[in-house]
Amino acid sequence: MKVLLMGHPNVGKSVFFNRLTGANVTESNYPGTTVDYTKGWMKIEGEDVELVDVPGTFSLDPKDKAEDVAVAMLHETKDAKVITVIDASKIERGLYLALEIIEEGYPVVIALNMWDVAWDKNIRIDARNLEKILGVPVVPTTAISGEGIKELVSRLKSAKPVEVDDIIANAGGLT
Ligand SMILES: Nc1nc2c(ncn2[C@@H]2O[C@H](COP(=O)(O)OP(=O)(O)OP(=O)(O)O)[C@@H](O)[C@H]2O)c(=O)[nH]1
Ligand SMILES: [Mg+2]
Repeated sequence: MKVLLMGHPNVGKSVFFNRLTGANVTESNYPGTTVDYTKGWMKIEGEDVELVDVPGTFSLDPKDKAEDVAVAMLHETKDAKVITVIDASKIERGLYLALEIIEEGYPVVIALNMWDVAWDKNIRIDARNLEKILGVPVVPTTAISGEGIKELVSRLKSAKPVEVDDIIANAGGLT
């Protein structure tokens, strides 16, 4: 299995990556660019899983070189599962990217990261309800303390492609 860590810049992707992977990590240049990315390995229930720390991107409509690379990495890995890391204290913006990735047919698990920051700002998110609407696993996480990471990983296996039309129907027909 191949898993991509994707999300906006500065949402905690690399903290996740470092917690999930061991010493066997390689940093590379994306071919033809000066953009770096890191790749490593983890084990889930005995299975070797490749994990890629994809450069941050705000959307799948790239606006600079790093975003070009992020989108290219997604598109060249058709069989990938995607951990979409969202800053829970700025959830709408991150959800847009998650929906774009879902719309392209990738199995997605959403990490509502910076849960501690959101909590301190009195932002309360009903992760269970969000999960019901989206049809993909939604797990509150605080990457720096490790909270939620185990659950996130355990739910990767059950991640499946979802139709955006179903999400719209679940949301009550809002568009
Ligand atoms: N309070 C808090 N800080 C976090 C959390 N996760 C990450 N951080 C901090 O947020 C900052 C950004 O984390 P990174 O892992 O570098 O973010 P990134 O998504 O890899 O950023 P780019 O590689 O620039 O796209 C760091 O200072 C982290 O220590 C979290 O859950 N809570
Ligand atoms: Mg990073």
